[in-house]
Amino acid sequence: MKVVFVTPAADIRRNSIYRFGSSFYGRSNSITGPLILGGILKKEGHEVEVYEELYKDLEYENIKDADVICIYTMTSNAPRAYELANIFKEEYKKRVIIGGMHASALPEEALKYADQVVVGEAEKVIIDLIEGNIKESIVYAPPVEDLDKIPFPDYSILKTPCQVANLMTSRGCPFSCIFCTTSRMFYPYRYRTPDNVIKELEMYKRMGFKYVNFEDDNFTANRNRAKEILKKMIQNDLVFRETFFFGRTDLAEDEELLALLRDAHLNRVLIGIESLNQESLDYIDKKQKIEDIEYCGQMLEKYKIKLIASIVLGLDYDTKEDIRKAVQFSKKINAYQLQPAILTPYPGTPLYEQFKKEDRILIKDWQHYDMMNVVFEPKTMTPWELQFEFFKAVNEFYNFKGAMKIFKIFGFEAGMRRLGLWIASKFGKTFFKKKTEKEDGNIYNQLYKLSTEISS
Ligand code: B12
Ligand code: SF4
Repeated sequence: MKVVFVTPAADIRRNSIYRFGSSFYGRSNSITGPLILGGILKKEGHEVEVYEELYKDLEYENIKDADVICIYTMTSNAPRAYELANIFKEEYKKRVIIGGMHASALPEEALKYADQVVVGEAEKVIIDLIEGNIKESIVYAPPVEDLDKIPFPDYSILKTPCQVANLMTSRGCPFSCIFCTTSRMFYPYRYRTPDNVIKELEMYKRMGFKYVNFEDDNFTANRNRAKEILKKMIQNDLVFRETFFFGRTDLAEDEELLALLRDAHLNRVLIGIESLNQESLDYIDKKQKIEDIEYCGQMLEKYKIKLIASIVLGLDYDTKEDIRKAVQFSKKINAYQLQPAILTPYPGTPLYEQFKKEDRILIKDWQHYDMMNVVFEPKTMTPWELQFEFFKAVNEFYNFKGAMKIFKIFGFEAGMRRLGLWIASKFGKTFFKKKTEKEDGNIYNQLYKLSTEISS
């Protein structure tokens, strides 16, 4: 059978300006689920192809001979996933299966567009599903118990660009912040043995990848295990040019860990600083103190690990001043990058349930659920003001002076990339201004109108 996996991208991400911008700043990398599932099917003798719309438009001609179309969903690309499902079902008469994050949270919604929907991790059901041995419309897939037993992602079936290999050494997270989807989708928290991770890294070295991302939600959650992996990477010459990872401020408590991260080139980390207001940190159940954030900033600079400071905008206890404080603080600790994320009530999270109960969800079109748009009614400001704070944060953080500092601390490549981000932030501001002036009912006009209604 020929099986095609598609990872859709929302409308705003499927245009040449966005693609040019992200190729200039970012490096293409893949969602690994379809590559793992596709690899399992290939081993069973099926022909498999994987396409990601983020990097290239789909060419229907190339895939119209497929027997089954499998579509991955996250919330912001769900409308596009449903549009594609309709095209494949109605025009091309294909069997369509939908899975992934969003479909797992709202399977009944996804089923309106597909023949079958899978909730959860699909490794254990994918063969029977494709071969027609599972008849249920909504398939509840059990989580993988032993992560060492699943095959590595198969990059040979990926038909769209990919410069960085994504690797997950664990699934889930031992914490449970109220807005987090992954700790709920990938439950319980599980991890692979260091030897199994090392084998996957060896494969990427052989394949010639220069960059690897550790996409675990929290790579350093178990410090001893992380250290063991890092030591083995160094001993076995499995150090890549740069490896990005997600961590928490608590990693700074362990200097041996920091030194190993530096030596294994895990030298770019995204950490959820979230807020500098302790009340807010407690409200989201972050289990993090302001002092932890300050200390982490200092230690990362000492070990030359570039910090991507992620802050959440719009928490119930945060005012505009709190947001501005967090931006200034990120500048002060010489964060390499700021990732302002607008609080987003993703289906499947306690936050979504809370906002639904309080009738605070304003925008229901899922494509805007990408953490860059306000979709709910904030407590301490209007939706429009919060949206404005997002663009203000970006503009405040990125400037020429900051880029020069990064050159000095982290060297030429980091400095150049930071300069690129400064230029991109200028484009972002122009984009926001242009969109705001247009009277075409775009998200900003909608927020402006809603805010006027709320205020009066
Ligand atoms: C790598 C990654 C990216 C990459 C690559 C994306 C791409 N090529 O499209 C980059 C950095 C570019 C990216 C971008 C974005 N991302 Co992203 N990303 C991830 C990350 C870190 C890892 C994905 C992964 O490999 N997971 C591990 C594998 C094992 O899981 P999986 O792929 O989900 O697959 C399993 C199941 O879902 C299921 N399955 C998957 N596909 C299918 C298909 C079928 C048919 C079936 C039956 C089953 C099935 O079985 C699989 C095996 O168990 C996840 C976090 C995470 N832990 O998943 C965030 C995540 C998916 N991203 C997220 C977001 C918000 C975005 C952006 C909107 C961010 C932004 N503001 O730009 C964009 C949107 C991109 C788009 N395509 O539209 C959110 C989504 C939240 C939500 N509920 O919707 C996540 C969960 C991060 C988070 N913590 O919030 N992302
Ligand atoms: S620490 Fe990060 S990955 Fe873990 S639950 Fe909180 S937001 Fe999710």
